[in-house]
Amino acid sequence: MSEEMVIGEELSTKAKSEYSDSDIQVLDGLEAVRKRPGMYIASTSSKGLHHLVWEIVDNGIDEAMAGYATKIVVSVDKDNIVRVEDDGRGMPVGVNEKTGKSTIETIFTVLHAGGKFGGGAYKVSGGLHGVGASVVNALSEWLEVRVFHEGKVYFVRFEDGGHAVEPLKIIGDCDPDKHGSLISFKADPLIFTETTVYEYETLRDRLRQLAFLNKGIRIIYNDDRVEEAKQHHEFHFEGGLKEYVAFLNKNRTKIHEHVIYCEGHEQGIEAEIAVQYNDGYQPNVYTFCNNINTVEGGTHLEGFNMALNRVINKYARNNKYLKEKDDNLTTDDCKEGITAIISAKHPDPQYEGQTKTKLGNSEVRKIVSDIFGSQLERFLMENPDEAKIIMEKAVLASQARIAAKKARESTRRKNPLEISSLPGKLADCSSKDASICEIYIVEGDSAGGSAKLGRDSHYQAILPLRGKILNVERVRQARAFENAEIRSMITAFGCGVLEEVDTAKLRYHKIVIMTDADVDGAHIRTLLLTFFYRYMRPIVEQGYVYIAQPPLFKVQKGNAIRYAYTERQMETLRSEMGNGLSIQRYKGLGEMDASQLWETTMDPKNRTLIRVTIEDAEAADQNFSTLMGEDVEPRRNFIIENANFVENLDV
Ligand code: 1YM
Repeated sequence: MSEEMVIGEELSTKAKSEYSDSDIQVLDGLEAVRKRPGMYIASTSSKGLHHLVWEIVDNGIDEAMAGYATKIVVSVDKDNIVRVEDDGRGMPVGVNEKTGKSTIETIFTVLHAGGKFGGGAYKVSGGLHGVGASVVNALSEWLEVRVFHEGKVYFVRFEDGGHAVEPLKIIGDCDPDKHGSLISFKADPLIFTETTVYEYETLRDRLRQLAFLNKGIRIIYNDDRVEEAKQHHEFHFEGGLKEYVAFLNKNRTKIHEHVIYCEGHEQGIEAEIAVQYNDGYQPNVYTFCNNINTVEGGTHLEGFNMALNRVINKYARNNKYLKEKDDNLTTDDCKEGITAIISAKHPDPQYEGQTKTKLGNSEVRKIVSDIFGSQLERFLMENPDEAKIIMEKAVLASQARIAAKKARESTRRKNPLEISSLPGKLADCSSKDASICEIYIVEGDSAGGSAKLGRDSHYQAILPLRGKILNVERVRQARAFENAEIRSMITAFGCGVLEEVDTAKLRYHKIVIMTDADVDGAHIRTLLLTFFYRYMRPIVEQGYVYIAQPPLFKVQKGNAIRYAYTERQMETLRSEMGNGLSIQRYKGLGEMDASQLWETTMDPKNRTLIRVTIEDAEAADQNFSTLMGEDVEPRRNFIIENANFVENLDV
């Protein structure tokens, strides 16, 4: 059967009228996409824009995973035109019987044709869950397809919401050995009204991740928009997840040499797992299904946890790391300082959870548990020195857990409304309506004093912090719970910590970090963010954490006072206001009096707050461990590169 007939058959199972070869009906589908893009690509913000690239890249990855392509080249030019090319079989160049149009035109103009296509080989990459190339076409100002096949170049161009300008035709010759598909497109600014500019880091990091997750594939990323040294990347990892774990641990101190690595398949489901411990205390476990980051976990993670717990306890008992009277190690004990990646590939994944990023297929639990359990057991047997390090770490973790439990219990307030148990330094607000309440975490007593005087005490609370807070990345939980500043925050917020966090109990829906606009202020901010990220992640994920933006300059002429938050704003003011200005550079919050602080930084009418978001736990974690780890060099580079983990948002 030809490929062309396959698609015809698939379509014929639908109601005839739905997919007839009438132009109007085909375009109906694409028009529906343009009318309600949010139904197909989650959003028309920057995130949705990037989805266009991922959908096309995923088709190339499928071709590579099916064994036909070895290389995918993604290029972005100065006009944000994207080109994606693979060296696979090339999209089928025949005519589709049912539509009377080329198969390629059908794929790009009939909704869902893509996902249904392809006899036998299942689609492993996630993308838009198979929504397909037609959605990318619908949302592009224009899109071009070139297929290299038996010495000929086939070409079709779509414009104007997805119409083919002309039918697919041969436009020239190519090397007869060349084969593959090249898709170029320009996102439609009428749809992506916020931005049509791709983020270099987003593209680079995801393409690198795809190369880790699909070992052997060569992914090349060319970006004309950045400085020359950053324009060209080639990602190719024969070691797959093994190299991914090594990459994630590169700024950490590994406590054993070998990455524990295994892969296997059962019932058509593939599992690949890699693990290595470092000397930190936090676990870093990332899970994927069909290349999608399953941030809510699911059955693959459950299978991994089961096996880790079972095998480590068994080995610890057999080898006398645990005595008879000792309790079993918990899964958390076994995960202290672990870096692990779990990747499943499933022909029919079921996603659950609030954000549909939790793998639900129950058979995966046992498959991952079997594959990982047997390989971990073998690794421990064959590497007794490394096994010893891992066992001792887990046993220490269990002792620390028992100590931490005691310290943490003393941070719990018995009754959330009991004012007397709130920290003494807190100047609370009078409202109890969390949705309007704000808490400012302020560096230093003097700025804290100004903030207390300047605030609107109906809904603004102030918590001054003394000096630097603890770096929770470097200490065990028990020490964190003994720290006075950390205890103040836990009791003031009221939402609990770690797995007990319940944002319904949060007493303030804006937690605002207000630090000086200097290096020390940036450091304190990072320490606070590390604490929130590690101990209260849901408050970050759910968007309750903000950063205040105090002004950098006061520009005064006579009685007229204006504030500038950036150098550029200051220059603009300087030219606007003319001669006779006095310009003061603020070195810290403490230089502002209460009314100035209110006016510039706390008054909702004037202030700019930056909402902290965590798009991607991995990126955030890399940033946090780069900033917070022991190695000084990567930290310096990080600060110099000024990579951002916050998103600008005016509130
Ligand atoms: C740059 C993006 O789309 N490559 C690609 C796509 C396809 C094929 C080969 C292909 C698949 C099959 C047979 C088959 C196709 N994808 C689709 C759909 N690269 C890129 N390379 N012959 C060629 O699956 O049997 C249809 S063909 F619909 F999934 F998009």
